[in-house]
Amino acid sequence: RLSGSIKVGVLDVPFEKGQDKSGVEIGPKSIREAGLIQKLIECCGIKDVKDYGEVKYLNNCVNAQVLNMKHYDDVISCSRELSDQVEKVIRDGRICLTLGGDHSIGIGTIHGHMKAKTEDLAVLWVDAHADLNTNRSSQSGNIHGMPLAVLAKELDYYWPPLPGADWLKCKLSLRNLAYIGLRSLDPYEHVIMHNLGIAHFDMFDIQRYGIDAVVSAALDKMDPDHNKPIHVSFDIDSLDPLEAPSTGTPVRGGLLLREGIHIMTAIYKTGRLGALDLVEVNPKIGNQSDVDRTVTAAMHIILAAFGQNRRLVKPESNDLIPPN
Ligand code: 6HN
Ligand code: MN
Ligand code: MN
Ligand code: MN
Repeated sequence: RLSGSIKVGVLDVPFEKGQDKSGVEIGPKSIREAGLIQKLIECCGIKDVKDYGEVKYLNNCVNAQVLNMKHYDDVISCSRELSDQVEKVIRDGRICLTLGGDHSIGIGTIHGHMKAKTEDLAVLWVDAHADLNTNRSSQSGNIHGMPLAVLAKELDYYWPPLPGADWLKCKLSLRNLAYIGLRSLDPYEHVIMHNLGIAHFDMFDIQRYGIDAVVSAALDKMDPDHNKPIHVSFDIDSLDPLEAPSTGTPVRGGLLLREGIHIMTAIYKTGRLGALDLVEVNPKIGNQSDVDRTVTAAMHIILAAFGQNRRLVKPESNDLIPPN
């Protein structure tokens, strides 16, 4: 089985300052306590899982400020450390699984992935939101709504100088990006999306064409020759709140878990997954059953990405239950 030869590295980023709600920093812990590492071994047949622990950062640009970017200094400092850690995991020959934390951590994970491999990554962003605001288009000032604009080559010109961010050298071309699951964009995000022609598949597309056709189309758009390393950034709020209620910015009418799993299975089958982020699980939102439901959904998504097979297989023996 393919997944037997995969090597995985797991990183926790207990970071919450890209948004306003407390609790998303304990997302990684809740996913691990549900048995993540053991399940990667048992359900996916992975023989080599290395635990890289938590990303800890020192705020090394204290008080650096940028208009309408809350906790700018923390986000930049954490992203820098995270970028180095992700780079290391990938240079160790592993697929990097990063557990968030809020979605501002996508800055560090994608940057680290680019440093380790190539700027020419394919990025699949599975989310209810586009996370494509600049500081001037954002209506919240929350940086978890901005990571892709920070990383985008084509949007460089729209940013003021970003103090303490000189290390952020690799830039992502928006031609290498595709979205699945979108249903809540701010006005300027719509403009950017359509002006720059970014590949996106919203809930209407999924309903109309089905998830299987949508993932293949997304893969074709972001990686026409099917040869790039793939980075998947999976925001748990892409799923419908009935599937994943414990998250900070839920939007109704989202993906079924079944569809999320199908996306990740398709990615696994490419054999080119280089890094996966699983973000925005907030165990302080909702009751215990909401939290359990959200964490098990996250688990299914992760396991599918690493090759868990849920299809019915032919039994080895044809013997029926013996008669009494
Ligand atoms: N996320 N577009 C909104 C904002 O505040 O910029 C929501 C962002 C949500 C971000 O869920 O990762
Ligand atoms: Mn997001
Ligand atoms: Mn989101
Ligand atoms: Mn559109």
